[in-house]
Amino acid sequence: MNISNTGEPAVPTLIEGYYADPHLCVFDGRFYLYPTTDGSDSWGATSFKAFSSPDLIEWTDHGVVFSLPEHTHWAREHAWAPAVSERNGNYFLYYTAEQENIGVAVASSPTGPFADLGRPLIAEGDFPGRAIDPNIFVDDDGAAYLCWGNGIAHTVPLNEDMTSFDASRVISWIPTGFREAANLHRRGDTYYLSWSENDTRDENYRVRYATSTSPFGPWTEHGVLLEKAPQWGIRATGHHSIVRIPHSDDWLIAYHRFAIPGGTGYRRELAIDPLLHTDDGLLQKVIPSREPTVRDLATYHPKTEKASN
Ligand code: FUB
Repeated sequence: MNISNTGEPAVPTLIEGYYADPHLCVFDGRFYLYPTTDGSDSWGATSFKAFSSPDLIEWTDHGVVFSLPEHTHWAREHAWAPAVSERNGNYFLYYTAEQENIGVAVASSPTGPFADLGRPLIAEGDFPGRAIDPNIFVDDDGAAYLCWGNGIAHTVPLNEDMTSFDASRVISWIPTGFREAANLHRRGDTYYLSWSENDTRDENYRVRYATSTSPFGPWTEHGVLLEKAPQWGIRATGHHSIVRIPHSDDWLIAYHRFAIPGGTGYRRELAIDPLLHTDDGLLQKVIPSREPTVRDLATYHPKTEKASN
């Protein structure tokens, strides 16, 4: 076993370097990962990178795919929490900027170049709470929903253009312990809402979840889905995303945790683990990996498969 210089067992990270808030998705049979670039105090990143992989083991670094100072007229820093969705061959990058605004940019490739809408999609003060942490859920009927928020969660169906919505259709609520990073997914007739609780600088940052028969709730809460494993030096596990491996009932949860060794809320690392649905429609609590579990996950995903979403 490798031992870190803090005396804790070394736990491998998914991608070398400090990254957080991973959005894991699949386009055309390939995994794509969009994170926040970490490592500066106060999360001061100014741009977003993209990574892709055929198997969750070998990752290609596509470099910076969107830079706030270069590609927007309205934002400079605090480039946080990206999420990308595809519609009709266009890729939409939703992102946080300037601490309390959500923007959107579009490209014809998942690795850009992304062209910005030119103004915030959601500006500071448009809705209660902080306008951060956008996430996208596309339902089986093709309807796309935007989730976001800090302190209060919001969901709204997006218009067909993916860059506008009817503000009167925003549904807002506060799940137990809701801090940020709302994520919606669906399996069968069950919708799952999961979110992060506590402050990302707190080792107790963790993920809770609830279920419903609709993307708007009402929600039945089921407690903690993912939390620290301090016996292995794993702390502050949160700001996740969930994806189904195409043509399978195998699901993944991507999240960040404090880097090992020496992590803080500004020095975070990425991880991916299996997400298991139980026969009664609930989720099995995730045990954070100590070993590179992603190696096993590759067996779920023959490289020849094409993604359906
Ligand atoms: O990465 C910056 C912020 O930290 C995100 O917006 C939050 O979700 C938290 O992870």
